Amino acid sequence: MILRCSSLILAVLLSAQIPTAPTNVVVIVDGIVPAPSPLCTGTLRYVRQAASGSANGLDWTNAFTDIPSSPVRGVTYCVATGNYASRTFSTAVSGTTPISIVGATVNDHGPATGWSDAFGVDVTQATWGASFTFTTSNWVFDGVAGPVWSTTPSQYGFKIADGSSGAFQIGAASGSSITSITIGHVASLATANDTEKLFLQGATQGGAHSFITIRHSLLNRWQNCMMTRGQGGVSSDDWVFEYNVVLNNSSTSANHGECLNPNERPMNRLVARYNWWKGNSGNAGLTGIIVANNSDNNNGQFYGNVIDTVSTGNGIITGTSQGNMNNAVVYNNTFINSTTATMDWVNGPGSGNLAQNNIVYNMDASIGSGWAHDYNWYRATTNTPVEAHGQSGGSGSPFVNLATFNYHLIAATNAGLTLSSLFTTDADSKTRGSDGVWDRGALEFP
Ligand SMILES: [Ca+2]
Repeated sequence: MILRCSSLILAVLLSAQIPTAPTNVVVIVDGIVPAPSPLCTGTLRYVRQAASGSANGLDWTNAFTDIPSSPVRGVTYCVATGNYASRTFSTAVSGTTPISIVGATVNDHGPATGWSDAFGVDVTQATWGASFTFTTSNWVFDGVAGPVWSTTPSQYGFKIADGSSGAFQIGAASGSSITSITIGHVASLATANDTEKLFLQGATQGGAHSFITIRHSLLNRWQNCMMTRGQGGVSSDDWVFEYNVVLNNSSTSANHGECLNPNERPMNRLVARYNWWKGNSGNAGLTGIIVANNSDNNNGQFYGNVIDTVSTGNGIITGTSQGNMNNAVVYNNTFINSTTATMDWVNGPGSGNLAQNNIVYNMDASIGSGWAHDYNWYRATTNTPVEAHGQSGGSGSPFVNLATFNYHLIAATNAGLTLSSLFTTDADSKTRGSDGVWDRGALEFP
């Protein structure tokens, strides 16, 4: 189902114990058309916890009551509302043929008989146990339903049980390379405990982990969103983090927060786009949001994101003493009301990094080593960099309504730099510059 959310979305976030959490969240997303989600199409089997037929999965009356213990390659499992167990997915690969586990919705539940609209995960979400492991390649796990940037957990087709310290793991203690795991439309709330809290981590096995994607999901109170582990020297390539909401990114003195984190392996070509970060939890500043933590972060592309009110130590997008940020592009993001101990919103160590067309508002704006920068808009900033095509000055919010998290611009910015076709749309799927001005910041005006 392609989600088209053209109207006001009102969402209420219930996490009053977190001081920086938004309490009444209103996000306006005009004309959002995300990339297509998986559908209940192809070779189908049906899954509904409360089904009482013969449990052969061939229609809704006879649906499986959970995902079968040995899912079959090439099959799409359409899942109705209910409570389902987490598990290790280990079906042997067959070429590149995936196994898809997708939410069944009112408008997309396959042709089988026995359906009732009350089964839809867009009516009542499906809830899963807290901890999944994928030990083979080519899996899709997608709840299908959920407006972009919704902070209301119940709007997502799938929910992971609250309070865990780990939701998804790629690989196991030993094994070969794993590729193409996509997780979408999942709502999750990590434990409040001060412990390592990893939404998705690669495991220690020797092979590479590539093309791992998290999209259209709600991550609340996690310390790390995507983290590599494993043998040094084997990289994790082409990971994607897109259209997600990250609330209350957790960081403590014992467990430092780094949302996107090459830890024990380097990341190459990480893409983070169209995400919204809001607030922190815990008692210590995050190392950063996108970090070269204990390994290098090479050739990343970070664009169209909004980062609002985060507190970091090294930088929002940053290298560390143990990892270099190299050849990153940071284009058309919006940074708001955030603090960094170094005062750098982008920082090294590293080389070849480029920051352009961003808005930095109401915060320190200094830039660390290893970065070239131009065409940024610095408003109500201190330590404001000088740029040949920079925009600066003025006061007051240039956004429609920060209190309701509406990050659209009130007016056009000075023209930003026209970038390559990779970067021509924003999180609303609006084409940048179609009015003659390619605006700075995450969301194109008008
Ligand atoms: Ca414009």
